[in-house]
Parts: sequence; structure tokens; C-alpha cells
Amino acid sequence: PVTVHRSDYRAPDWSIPDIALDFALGIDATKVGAVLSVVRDIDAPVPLLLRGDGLTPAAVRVDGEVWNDWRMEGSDLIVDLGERVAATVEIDTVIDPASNTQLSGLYASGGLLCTQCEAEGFRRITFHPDRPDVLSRYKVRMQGDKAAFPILLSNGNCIDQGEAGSDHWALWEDPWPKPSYLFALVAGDLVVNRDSFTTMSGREVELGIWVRDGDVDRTGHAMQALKDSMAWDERVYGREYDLDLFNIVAVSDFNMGAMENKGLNIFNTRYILADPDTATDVDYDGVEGVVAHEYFHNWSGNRVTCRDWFQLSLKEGFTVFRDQSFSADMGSPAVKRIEDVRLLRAAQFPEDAGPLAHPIRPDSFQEISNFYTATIYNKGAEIIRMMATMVGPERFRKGTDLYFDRHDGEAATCEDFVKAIEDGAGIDLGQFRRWYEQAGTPRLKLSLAEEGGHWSLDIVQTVPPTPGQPEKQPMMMPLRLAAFATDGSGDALADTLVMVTGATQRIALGTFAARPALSVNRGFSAPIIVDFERGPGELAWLAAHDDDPFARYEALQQLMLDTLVAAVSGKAGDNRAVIDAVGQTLEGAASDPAFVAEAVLLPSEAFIGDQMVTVDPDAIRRERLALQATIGAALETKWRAVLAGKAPPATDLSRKAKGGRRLRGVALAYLAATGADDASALAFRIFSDADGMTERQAALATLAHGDSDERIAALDIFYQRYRDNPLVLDKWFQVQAWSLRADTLDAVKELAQHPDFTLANPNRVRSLYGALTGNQAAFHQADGEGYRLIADLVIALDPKNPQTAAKMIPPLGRWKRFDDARAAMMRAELERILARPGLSRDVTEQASKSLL
Ligand code: B3K
Ligand code: ZN
Repeated sequence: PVTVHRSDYRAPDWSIPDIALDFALGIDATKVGAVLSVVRDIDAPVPLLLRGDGLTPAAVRVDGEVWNDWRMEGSDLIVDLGERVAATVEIDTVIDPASNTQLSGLYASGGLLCTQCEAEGFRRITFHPDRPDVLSRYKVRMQGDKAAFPILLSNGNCIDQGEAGSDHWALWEDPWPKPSYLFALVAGDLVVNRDSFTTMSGREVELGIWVRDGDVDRTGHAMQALKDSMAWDERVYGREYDLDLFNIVAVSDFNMGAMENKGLNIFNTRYILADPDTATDVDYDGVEGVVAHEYFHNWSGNRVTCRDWFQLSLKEGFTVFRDQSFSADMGSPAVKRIEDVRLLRAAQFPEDAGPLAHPIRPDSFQEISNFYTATIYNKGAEIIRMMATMVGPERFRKGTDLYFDRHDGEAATCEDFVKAIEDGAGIDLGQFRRWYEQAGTPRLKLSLAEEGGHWSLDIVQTVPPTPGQPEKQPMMMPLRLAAFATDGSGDALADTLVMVTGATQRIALGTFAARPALSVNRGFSAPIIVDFERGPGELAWLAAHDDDPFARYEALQQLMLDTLVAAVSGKAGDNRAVIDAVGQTLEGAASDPAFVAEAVLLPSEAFIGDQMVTVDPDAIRRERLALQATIGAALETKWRAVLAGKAPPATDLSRKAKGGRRLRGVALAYLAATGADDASALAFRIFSDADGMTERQAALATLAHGDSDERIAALDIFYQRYRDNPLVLDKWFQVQAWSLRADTLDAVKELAQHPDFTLANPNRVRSLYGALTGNQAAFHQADGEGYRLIADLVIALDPKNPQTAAKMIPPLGRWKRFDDARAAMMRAELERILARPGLSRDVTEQASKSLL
């Protein structure tokens, strides 16, 4: 496979100010007529290079004449335009949406025609440069059978429509120049939830959420989220929507969450449909966050787009930061921060520590689809957040205003963004730019020093080597800290922001009579790992007294983690400190149940493994369950008290109600871990009495870990009730693949043969196999069966859907973290995948890099 390098970037030879597309729609044959007005941007004559993927030109015309001066170079079309400086190039192609199982380009999903073009799917529809720095105004005409395709949608505004026998047609025009990856078309039988929004300048925008008949009652939450997002972006970033129409379409078969096509977002149904009976509180928050994310792209991504795909984090990191801030404002900032950091640690830290590590602005790739990663998205968001933290909200806003002002209508770079923040906010980001260049999670090793009652903090910073980057320079980062006297003397250092820049650095903390309790990286101000040895007493004190809620959470998590890591290494000690700290934290359950639920949750098996030199999945499983049982038993009355209350009504989506349900789920898990006689009966009662999916799924998941008759009954009831609802059926697959039972791998194998399982739907694949790779002890079962299952899946899925197949590979690439026997089996499976003939570029890149 060819490697593309960032340093090879060259501006395009030809620009394309206008494009007219004409679609004659058919499920298994759609004719595409493309008219490109091209203008040469360099002096010397040069042919026009148009990318294609699986296309054959049926006809080529230039300025109205049949043209023969073209050739195919691989899958690309080269049109020789001689001395021309401008021309109208027309190309006809025919594509087959029904056989497009990759779900990239124009494809069929349950009778519907829809598109997914980012990053390089437009070239599967028609020949085009298909690079984000070629921006055009689009006019799209589509015609098709009225009965099969009653609704015809594209970007922008519908400017004309009409009938032609049994056909009808529509003409859409998008006034805003856009790159090809933002093109979208949808045709099919859809119903709409309509609403409207009045912008800050008083313009009325028509909103539409389009779904299958029968689903429209589940679009209310998405609509509210859309209106809230539009208002929020005006208030917080001064950004107004810029078309008279904003449409969202939900489709069942989609490779990722959603897509920000200009004026016509296309969504995975999973992030649109929600009602209390079928969606959990987590699902509701997911809908709100993703609707906001795609809407925010209208400015961070569409009005200012990316020059090339190496700049992907320019739009994704910034937009994730924007959606995180929005969700924090809509709910609880502390809980949102905890969730975001948990995700970063679960998905991004392992990526940064493994063979697929890359900077947020990569230097090279083989297949860009492989770079829609937690690093580009979530670490990217952390880098933007650090800039915002360093300059504060007002100056950050000056920086983003300058960015949008300077680059509106352009295809920009990460450097353009940093420069705009530098100029607008007035800060020197010279050293900070290393975050764009260097991969790997920085580590700060901390220690306290004392001289005559004056205490200071010593910092040693290291950035670990990553593939292709053996040597690293120290990073610049904002570190929020505070220090407290635990002896009642009242000495304290109030919340302070220090800039860490050196490989070593000393920070004065002030005068304390005794060693202070240090609250460090408060709010997770920098995306780093802190190594700081602290006794259980100090951590417990912080968990109870720190005035930063995130730091309280961190202290308790660290205490749990230390206890678990010691136990796994055979140094089990006294659990008293953990039990007391959890008990103490539970005292706050009535006032902030959401925070308490997050705080008392044990660290995940994977995160415990990340603390160890060699991960021992079986010991981690054993010790985590043991600690859960111990805490469960020691605080049994408290858990029972939580469960004895009435669950908030499922229709109540307030912060408090959601928190209450979350805490009940956690309490039930602790109680079940004790093996209490009545635990299964209680879980089954909660399952049966539940008036909504949050409680129902939590109870089902708890039962699914166990061995009771109630487990079989609940799984069966759940299946019978929801077998016709694909999103809920996904949950049924998922809870079984998540199960802590010893026979989970066998269950997964059986479920893969279930009539409702299919490789054609990415959500279903993720609900079974994605859940399995998240189940550490099952995936890493000592006989290597988990590895075989995933490799078999990759091999079976790759010919159908390489993007989704390639996403399953990274867990196999973590082999260095495991014992020799497991590492050898993981490598063997990667090699078995690579030995398959005709492998996609996506899978080839991920599997071969994973072996390094
Ligand atoms: N920009 C899209 C992701 C496209 C992924 C293509 N493989 C969704 C988003 O980040 O908003
Ligand atoms: Zn995005």
C-alpha cells in the first residue's frame, strides 16, 4: 500500500468553482451525470486528475464535445485538457448502491438511498479530485420513482421540483462552497418531525428530522438537542446558522455515529431515536452530544474546513471540545468531565502507548479511515481545552473569533488555528505546538520537598518513545493544583494554575506545619499520567475534603486502584481505607447522586491492567470482583437503602433523576457481588417493575453476570419484548458479551449464529464483538479463543466492510502488554489476518502496524 506523507502536500492544480450533479436513482443502478467547471490555478498546462474508486466512465465530454483525451491510471481518471485554462468537464457513471456493503459512497439501507462521503467516499459516486481543499458550489438534481423514493433530499435548499410520469424530481442548491466530503443525498420513504429555530439575527430556520414511519415519536429529544445546540453556539461562540433549512436523516446501517454534511446531517439511528422505554440515560446523553457535535461542525469543519486529512483534528478535536463544553453546560460539569476523562483513559491512553500511536496531527497514513481515532478526536479535544484553560474564556473567545474571521470559507490547517489563538488571545504557543507533533502520553513524576517549613513540588516530566519518535522534548501544559493542611492548622494553597514547561521543575507551595495534601491536575487540566506516591490516608482525606469534585473523584479512584494493583500483585492489604472512603462518599448520595455514582464505581479491568507491567487479566478479574464483594458486604445497608427508595420516573430526565438511576444501578451491582441470597430476585424485580430502559438494562446486565434462573428468564423476556427494535436488540447482544461469566466466549460464539445476528449492520457487529473486546478477561481468555474469534471476524467482515473490520484490530495490537504466551497468540492471529489474499488497505495497515 502507498503511504501518504503530510510533507508532500501541494495545492491543487485545478479548482472547481461549480459542480452540477444529476442522479437517476435506482437501488441497484443509479446513473450519475457530473458537470465540473474547472479552472487551472497554475501557469503550465497540466492534465486534470480525478479520483475514482470502482468507477468506469460511461462518457466524457469537454465543453459540450465528446472527448477522447482521457485515460485511466489505476482507478483514477486523467483528462488531458491541452492548453485550456478553464473548461466544463462532463462525466457519466453508473453505480450500484445495493451492492455497496462498505457503506461508503452511495448505498442502500433498508430501501433507502443515502451517502457517506467522508473521508474519501465521494470518489465512489463520481470522478472528482476528492480532496478537502477543493471547494465548490453544488447543484444537485435527482429523479426517481415516486413510490420508491417519495422524499428527495440533498444539501442546501430545494429550489425546484416536479413530476415526470411515475417519477418525480427535485433540484437542490447549496450556496456555500464545500469540499466533496460534505456532499449528501438521501432518497426514500421517510417521515419528518418539523420544528423551527429563530437565529440571533432573527432569521427563521426550518428544522427537520427524517426517520422511518413509526420512529417519529422517538425524535423529540434529538430535536430539543438541536435547538439547544443552535442557541448555545450563538451564545458561547457567536456562531449563527447560515441556511434556511437544517435536515437530519437517521439510517440504520452506518459505519460511525453521524456525519455533518452541509445542511443535511446523516445519523446512525442510535444517536437520534430515544424514548424512555427503549433508551437509557446514557443513550439520551449520547443523542444530545452527537446532535450537538454534528451541528457545531457547521462552523468548525464546514465553514472552516481542513486543508488535507492530516489536519483532521483541526475540526474533530475542536468540535469534540465544543460538544463536551455544551454537554457540561446542559448537565453536570463535574460528571461530564469524569466521563470524558474515563473515555480518554479507556480509549486514547492505550492507543498512545501502543503500536498505533500517532500525534494528533499525523505525519503519514496509508488509509485515512484508520485515523478517525481517539487520539485525533479526544486527545485533540484535550489540546484545545488546554489552550482554553491557559488563556481563560474571554481571551479564548477572542482567539476563536479571529480563527473564524480569518479562515471563513477556507480549508485551513492546525497551524492556522494555533496562530489565531496566539494572536487573538495573546499567548506564546511556541513550545505548546509540540502537542501536535509528539505522540505518547506525558508522565509527570511528582514528589514533595520541605525546607524549614516551606514546601515545594518537584516535577520530572517524560514523554515516552512511540513508533518513529524515539526521542521527545518536554511539553508545555497547564497544571491546576491546590494544597491543604490535613492537620487542622488551616494552611492552604488555593487553586493555582502553573505552567509546566521543563523536563524538571520546582514549584513553591507555601508554608505548612506538616506535609500538605496535594490536589494536582485538578479538573484534569492536562491529559497526562501523574505518578505520585501517596498513602491511603492522604487519598481518603482528599476524597472527602478536596473542593474540586474531579479531584475528589480522582483521589478515591487512586485509592481503589492502589488497593487493586497491590492485590493483583499478591500484596493484598487492609481494605478499610477504601471501604471507609466509599462509605463516606455515599453520604453525599442525596444531594448529588450522579457524582457519587461515578466516584464509587471501581476502576475498569482494563484500566487496572494499564497500571501493570504485564497485564494479568484473570487475577484482575478475580481481585476486582473480590473487592466489589468486600465493599458490597461492608456497606450492604447503604446499598440496600439506595435500592429501597423508589426509582425516579423514567420520563424524568433531570440531572437528579438520571443520577438517582445511575446510583441505583451501581448499588445493585455491589449488592449482587456479595452473593446475597435475595440479590437475583431483587434484580429481577427491578427488571420487571422498571418503567424505563435505564433501570431495565442495569438490572439485566447485573443478572447477566450471574448464574440464576432469573438470568435466563430476564434475557428471554427482554428478547421477546424488543426483538423488532434493532437498537434495543443490540443491547441484548451487548449485555451477554459483557458478562463476567466464565463461559462468555462460548455465549458470544453462539450469539454469532443467532438469526438476528448479521455482519451487514455495524451496530450489531459492535454490540457483540465490540463488547467482547471490552470484556478484558473474556477477550484474553488463556487459550487464545478470544483472539481467534476476533481474527475470524476481521477476515469475514473485511471483504464486506473494511472500515468496520479494521476497527476491530487494535485490541489484538496490545500484545506487548501481556505475557509471552498471550502475546504469541495475539501476534499469530495478526499474521493469520495478514496472510489473507486481497485484504483491504484498511485492515492491511492496522494489522501490519500492530505487529511492530
Ligand atoms: N466527521 C464524521 C466522521 C467521518 C468518518 C469517516 N470514516 C463524523 C464526525 O466526527 O462528526
Ligand atoms: Zn466530528
